[in-house]
Parts: sequence; structure tokens; C-alpha cells
Amino acid sequence: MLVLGIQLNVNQKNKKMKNVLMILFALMFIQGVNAQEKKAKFETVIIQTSAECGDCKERIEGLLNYTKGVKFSELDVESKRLTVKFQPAKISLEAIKQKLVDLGYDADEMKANPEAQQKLPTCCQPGGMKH
Ligand SMILES: [Cu+2]
Repeated sequence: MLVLGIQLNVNQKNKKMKNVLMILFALMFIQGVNAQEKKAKFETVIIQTSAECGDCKERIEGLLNYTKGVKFSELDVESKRLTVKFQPAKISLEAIKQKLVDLGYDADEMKANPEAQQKLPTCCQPGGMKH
């Protein structure tokens, strides 16, 4: 009877261990799926801006890189093209462009807010670098 009792105990422990392992594996699996989903959730776009110089680059990248949902942004001053990597679930491309517009820059088909553009240093306004 005692032997049987121990046997039972061991069996129960084994069962518990199995359950714990199952849960652990399940958690690891879920984590893996989550990680994959997160990877796929990013989108990279190139936006044509009206940026003029290094100041513009700092201004634009400074704003976007602290914007929720934006993973990374980089302006190529030469071509005025801005590369943005973002999470569409958190911020839309439209909203990103709107931020550029509000800052005083064109964003593809969207024209810069004239008031904001006026407030930029002269060198940062369109044609400002011709000096
Ligand atoms: Cu500038």
C-alpha cells in the first residue's frame, strides 16, 4: 500500500511536470508567433519632401524619430527623399505626411502648411540654399 502510495505520488509529480513543460512550450510558441507578427507589422516608405539642408534633416528626423509608431526615419538631403519605417497599426502614412506638412515641408502630393513654412529659417524654405 505504501509502495503504491509512493508510486501514485511519483505519477502525480510526473503529471505536474508534464503540465508545467506543456505550459512552458506553449508560452515559447506564443512568444515566437508574436515575434514574427511584430516583424511583419512594419512598413517602409519613401516620401518626397521639400527639405533643403542639414537643419531640415535634423528637424524632420528629430520629430519623426520621437513619433509613436515610427521605428526609424532618415532624410537624404541631396534627393530630399525621406525614408520612414513605421507600424501601420500605430500610425498611418497619412498622419506621418501630415506631420511633415505641419512642420513646413511638402510630403509627396501634400503641400507644406504655408504658415509653418514661413516660420522655418530662410535657408530651410524652398530655394533657400541658393546662396
Ligand atoms: Cu534646412
